[in-house]
Amino acid sequence: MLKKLLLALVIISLNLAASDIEVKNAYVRAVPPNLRNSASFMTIVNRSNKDLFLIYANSSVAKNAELHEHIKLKNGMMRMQQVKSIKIPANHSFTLKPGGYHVMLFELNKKLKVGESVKSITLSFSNKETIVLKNVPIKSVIGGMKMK
Ligand SMILES: [Cu+2]
Repeated sequence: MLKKLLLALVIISLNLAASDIEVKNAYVRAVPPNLRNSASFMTIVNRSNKDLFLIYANSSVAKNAELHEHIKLKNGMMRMQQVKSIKIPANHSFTLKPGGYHVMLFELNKKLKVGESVKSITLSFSNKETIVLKNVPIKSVIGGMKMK
């Protein structure tokens, strides 16, 4: 009996240690009340020896979320486009930032005011890990996102 209990404890602690991913400094861009879309940025740390991919996102604050990047058009203009995944190289971190990769939030159901927070953002990765970010702060971001 005690042996089984100990074994269970070992398994639980292994599971706790098994997380390969850490998300740091997540925030959501504040937008004027007339805008229906926003974006979220963060640093994702991959502590494993394998490349991992962010493959899915959603949020309590938006009807839809997509993974986006910015591309430069021939005329020098920047445009956003959807990507299937965002790579976080093995034993490295990758930062989603204004003007680069971001989690796009479509059809907001709440005003995004500086100083408030977004209840949750859920991120799923290629290793089947899912991370739920709670109370993500809303910040003012200057530039970096042009609507197409
Ligand atoms: Cu976007």
